[in-house]
Amino acid sequence: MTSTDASVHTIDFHGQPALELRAPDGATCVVSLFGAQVLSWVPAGGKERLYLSPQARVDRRSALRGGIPVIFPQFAERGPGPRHGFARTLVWQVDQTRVSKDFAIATLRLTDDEATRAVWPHAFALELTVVIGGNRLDLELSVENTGDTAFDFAAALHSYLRVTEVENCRLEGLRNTSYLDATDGDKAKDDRLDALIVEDEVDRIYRRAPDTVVLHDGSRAFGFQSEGFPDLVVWNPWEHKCRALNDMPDLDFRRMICIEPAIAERPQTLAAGEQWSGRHTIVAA
Ligand code: TA6
Repeated sequence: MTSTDASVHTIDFHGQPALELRAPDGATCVVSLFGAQVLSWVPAGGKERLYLSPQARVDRRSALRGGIPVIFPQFAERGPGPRHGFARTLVWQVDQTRVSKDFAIATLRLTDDEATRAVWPHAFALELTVVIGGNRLDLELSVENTGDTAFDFAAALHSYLRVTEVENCRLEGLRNTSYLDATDGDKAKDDRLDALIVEDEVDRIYRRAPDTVVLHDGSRAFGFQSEGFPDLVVWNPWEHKCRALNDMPDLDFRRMICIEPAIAERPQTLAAGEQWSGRHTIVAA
């Protein structure tokens, strides 16, 4: 099916500007300028595939619970700065947008300013490119060191996937890998199972993770392919942690799982003038 209204335009998302991308085949996504956060993704002919909490705090200050937050320059509390960095709570600039016969694309950009240098004293340019078309969502994150001294950074694309029932999902592709278990004091453990099934809180950093994993969700599935990110984080807060989150309904831990390509365990060093980039593709099946 071909739609004639392929476009990228600005919309209002609860009082905040966002881009709505519409590909020629009808695939759509919404990217908030606040955090360059993808908030919605509907593949061509399909249904919403990202989880966004109905209680997400849209107050121009708080991180939005759901979608795909961009984590930079710190992962979680693994550093002295704000939890999960500052990129998810700042307004990004739109760098370019385009529609072709197969896809719609937008690039957003964030650079250092007085406020970022007050918490992290480095000069940088961060870019997120979002491409949709067919059953694919492609994200590319790049970090450039625009200063004259090296810096260390962490990053992640903290993707909240919408699932029918998390307990019935199987995440495959992580057998014979090792992970740090944040629910058990970051203990290093080996994964020997064919599939990860969420039946309790899961908060893991898979180190040197495979580039491809698959999440089966009943009759639906997600394929994930990443490049450049050494780690893969898997998170579900389960009952007790979810209840403690005041921006998510108590039972919505059943509707989501986070699968996040990341530089999490060990920050990466970027020399002056150098650039790093990582890709993350989600395929809906
Ligand atoms: O990526 C997993 C994680 O670090 C978990 O520990 C969990 O707390 C989650 O991120 C959400 O963090 P947030 O700061 O958005 O509440």
